[in-house]
Amino acid sequence: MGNQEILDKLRDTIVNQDIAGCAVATQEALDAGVSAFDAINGGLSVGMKIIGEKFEEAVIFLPQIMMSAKAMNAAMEILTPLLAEEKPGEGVGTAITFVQEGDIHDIGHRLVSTMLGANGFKIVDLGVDVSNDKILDEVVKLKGQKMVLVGSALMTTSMLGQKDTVEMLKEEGLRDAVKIMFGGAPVSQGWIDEIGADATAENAADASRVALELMS
Ligand code: HCB
Repeated sequence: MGNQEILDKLRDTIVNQDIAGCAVATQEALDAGVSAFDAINGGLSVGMKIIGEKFEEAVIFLPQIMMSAKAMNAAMEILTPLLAEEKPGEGVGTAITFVQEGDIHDIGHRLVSTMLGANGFKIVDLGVDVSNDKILDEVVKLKGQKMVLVGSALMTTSMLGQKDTVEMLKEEGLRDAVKIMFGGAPVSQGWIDEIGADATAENAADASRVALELMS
């Protein structure tokens, strides 16, 4: 099997909600010499994108999405330890990663956190449905160190909370203590400019590149 076929097989296990098959195909891809990075970006994430589109077209519904998410998790359990080996850490700074309050979509958040960790960031993962108070606590704890806030929001409602996060940091006199990047499907560069954050990124690989740039 060629590399593209291997990646297509990974994609299809996500699209077909094949949890066991996804773990098997992931191991097969690694055995065939595909990197963990390529397996995620060229196979698994492509599958999740298709699933998102099918959901929007009402071709599939929430239970199927949850199964695809489980398949993705099964693959990430195998791939996460390998990402750190592929790109050893260089201590570039701390990334405080989180999903905005009211939002539990964590697939992209976890991908981004994993990629940042693989690119040398120390990760403080606050998880999902994170309040501004919790974010503030972490920024205060790390004040004076190189750090970047990496927030995700998948819903237009939770995305509005990103503006509150920036405002809160300004009010607390901490805006200059931290770089801020936000992402997730509804987030655009226009929104980032409007709320006074520093950057956004299309995907997890791009997020790592942008975060490294913000730290330099
Ligand atoms: Co969910 N859901 N969902 N959902 N869901 C969305 C997000 C909708 C857009 C679907 C739709 O209606 N078209 C929609 C939001 C509509 C809106 O606000 N405009 C929606 C809704 C409405 C809901 C519920 C309210 C449904 C309900 O209960 N009636 C509910 C919300 C509960 C809540 O959060 N309070 C809900 C629940 C679910 C699950 C549980 C079934 C499941 C989540 C499972 C999980 O995450 N553990 C789910 C899913 C999977 C989706 C879709 C189909 C896919 C999201 C996803 O995982 N994408 C999504 C449709 C869509 O997005 N097109 C749908 C794949 C990942 C890899 O992409 O964009 O998250 P990503 O991340 C990328 C990228 O954005 C970037 O890198 C990542 C990796 O490449 N990135 C960053 C992410 N964060 C970044 C941060 C940075 O700084 C930089 C880059």
